[in-house]
Amino acid sequence: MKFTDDLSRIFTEEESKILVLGVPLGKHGRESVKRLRKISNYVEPFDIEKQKNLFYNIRIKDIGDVKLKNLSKKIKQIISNKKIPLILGGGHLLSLYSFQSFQNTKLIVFDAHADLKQEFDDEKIRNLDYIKGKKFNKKINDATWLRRVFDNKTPEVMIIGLRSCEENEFEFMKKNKIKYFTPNKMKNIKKEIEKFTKNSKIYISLDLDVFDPGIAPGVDQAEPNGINFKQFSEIINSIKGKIVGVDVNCLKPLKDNEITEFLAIRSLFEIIGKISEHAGVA
Ligand SMILES: [Mn+2]
Repeated sequence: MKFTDDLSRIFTEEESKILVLGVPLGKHGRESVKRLRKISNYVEPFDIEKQKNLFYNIRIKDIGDVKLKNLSKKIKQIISNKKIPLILGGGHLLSLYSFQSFQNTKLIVFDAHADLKQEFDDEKIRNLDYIKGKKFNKKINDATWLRRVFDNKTPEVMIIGLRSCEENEFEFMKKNKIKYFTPNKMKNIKKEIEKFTKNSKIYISLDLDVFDPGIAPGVDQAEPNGINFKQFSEIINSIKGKIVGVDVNCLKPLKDNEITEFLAIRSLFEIIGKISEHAGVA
């Protein structure tokens, strides 16, 4: 099943503005991508509060899966065709290769974690970033990807929902002027988002563990005191700039429920709704 199957069938790649691709990175990767595609067909794109279809102005096409090693090249190709990639993950490491393909673009990361470690290794990370036949790299993985972004450049970054971070990650954030909001201090976030995004190109990376584990149980590293969907939606709708790339990552599909998948898809639909406001057709 494709992402929003009906739409993916109607439009060609050339006609579409948003191109959806799966990056089935890690041990849960294949199942995650499959579930996200499936659930995208069960979520209603009409928003009763906005009284409009979130896809009203946008054409979407699922172009299938891409391997991590081919991701940068694929993203560059999509950007050069003036289209917007929307990536279904897979481990958070995919964001490194995706975001690196963009120029002059600010990064908004929704994540409970800073992912700014110099190096890291544990069993969970190994599962998330598992690539068959490839030796695990403690410098390039889910807990270090954002640090690696800063190896080559110093982009403007905002981390939203942050609540788990080491002291040296915190020092790194201060040194590199990374903005952040913890779930307890989001009072002025709308104004800050407006300021941060105004006249800018924005890449959004959504790690599902940003949400409270009560509403997003299907993650590997469930941190208490996460954000809710209403907060997420308000933040997305405060964005003033142009969203040029999106990824969702770190789903751990559960056997007995699909709560996290539904939340992930509704969150993506919210972002698509925002994109469609400024996109124009195709
Ligand atoms: Mn995380």
